[in-house]
Amino acid sequence: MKFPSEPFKIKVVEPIRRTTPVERDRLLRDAGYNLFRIPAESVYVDLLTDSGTSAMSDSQWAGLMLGDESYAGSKNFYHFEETVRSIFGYTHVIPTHQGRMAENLLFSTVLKPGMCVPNNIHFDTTRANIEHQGAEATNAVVKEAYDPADESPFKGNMDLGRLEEIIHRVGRDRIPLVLLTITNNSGGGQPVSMENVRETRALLNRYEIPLFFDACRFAENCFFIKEREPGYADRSILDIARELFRYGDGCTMSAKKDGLVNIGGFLSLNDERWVQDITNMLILVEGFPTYGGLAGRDLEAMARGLREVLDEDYLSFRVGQVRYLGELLDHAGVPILKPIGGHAVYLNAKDFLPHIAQHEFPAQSLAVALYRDFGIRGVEIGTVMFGKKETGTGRVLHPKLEMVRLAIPRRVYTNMQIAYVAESIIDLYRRRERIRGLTMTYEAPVLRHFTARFEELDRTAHIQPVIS
Ligand code: P61
Repeated sequence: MKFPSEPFKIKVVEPIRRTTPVERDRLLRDAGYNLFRIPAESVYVDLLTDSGTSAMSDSQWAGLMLGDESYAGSKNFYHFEETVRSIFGYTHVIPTHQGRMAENLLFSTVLKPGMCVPNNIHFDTTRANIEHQGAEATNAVVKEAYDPADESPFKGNMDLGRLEEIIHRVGRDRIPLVLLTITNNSGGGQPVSMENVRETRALLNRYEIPLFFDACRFAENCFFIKEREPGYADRSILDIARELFRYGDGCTMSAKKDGLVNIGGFLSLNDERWVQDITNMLILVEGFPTYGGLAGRDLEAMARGLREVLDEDYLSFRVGQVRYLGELLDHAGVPILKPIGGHAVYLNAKDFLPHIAQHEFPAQSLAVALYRDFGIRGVEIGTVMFGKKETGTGRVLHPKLEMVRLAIPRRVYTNMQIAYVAESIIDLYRRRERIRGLTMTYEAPVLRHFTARFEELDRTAHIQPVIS
């Protein structure tokens, strides 16, 4: 089957409420046109994020009842530790409450002001945690990643030439590690090939620089390797994951993605010197090393989720459902980023709304229109999230890509709901010239997209939905 059907049946349902466009218009005004400030109860299909939004399996729910809430040495920790070691292969396993804490512990330990961490493309929390230490977060993804129409199969790959240039520019001693984000979220959920991982490793060996993975969506990345890379079609996902992590020295993980849990994360690595400082910091800010800011039951759910995510029936449905949405849109001529990513479809807002200049936030305007007309919530990944004021001149630097990400939660929505999303966007696309830009009226100094406020530039040009 081109789009495999659901490899599960539904045992528990959560009702969702429908709202009207008039109600949503009022909510948007109250929220300063920031979708992070909209109450989730007033969203029909919530594609804001695939993070922490998965439906857990019956086995994971059963695991919660086996939670051992002992302060030290919980049995769930040992199960979790053994699971992480058997997939990722690194010696030390440090649980954290989510991904950014793993980043914080790692970077507060290994970075000093003036240092630099290259990555294919840093996710915003990764960048913020690096910059918080006074260090530089540098992107070195292949150039195809910035062309939304380029159909290369591994657009998350590191550009090895650029990486080497960075090493020469900054100096080996000021690069304590290099990261690879799999899949590359900020570049469209695009995978990194095994060949590229191997070559990155070989290059870093020459300079004796450690390689770490930002492993949030590692199983989806391994599925793409199996599907697209010669020599991997007959290998299991577990086997592919083990090979991939062998080329690295450690990883940070937000288990809210491919851990199939609502909260949880970890840091795993081999380096003994770093582990000691990281553990001391963990105790200071998160908790004792056998729970790291989580309950015993959360560790159990995470251990079970990490096994389930390797199941190929699950992964082909998962990646297939995202592709289903992408292909419905693509066939109707809606501009999307290609190829379709592992966890999300990205609308190319520059092409969707060519009449809105980048300083008027086309992707944010599109996300607002999609919510107002249809109750569908996506997230802006463009100027609001990544635009920056240049120090000195105060000039605003716009990112190359201006996108609305429709991230699909794992095992949550049926294909009928996905079809509703596609129909709604196609309808909006036909009426696109009536969408107007926004102006920003408030911004915080870091991670401004969470709290920014906007006003509409022209409220008279209201759009009438055809379906609602
Ligand atoms: C997301 F708007 N991602 O994609 P934590 N690395 C990578 C991530 O994708 C990631 C983290 C590290 C989210 C949630 C999110 O401004 C935002 O468990 C590749 O969220 O701490 C998270 O993992 C951090 C959305 C996070 C945002 C920050 O939707």
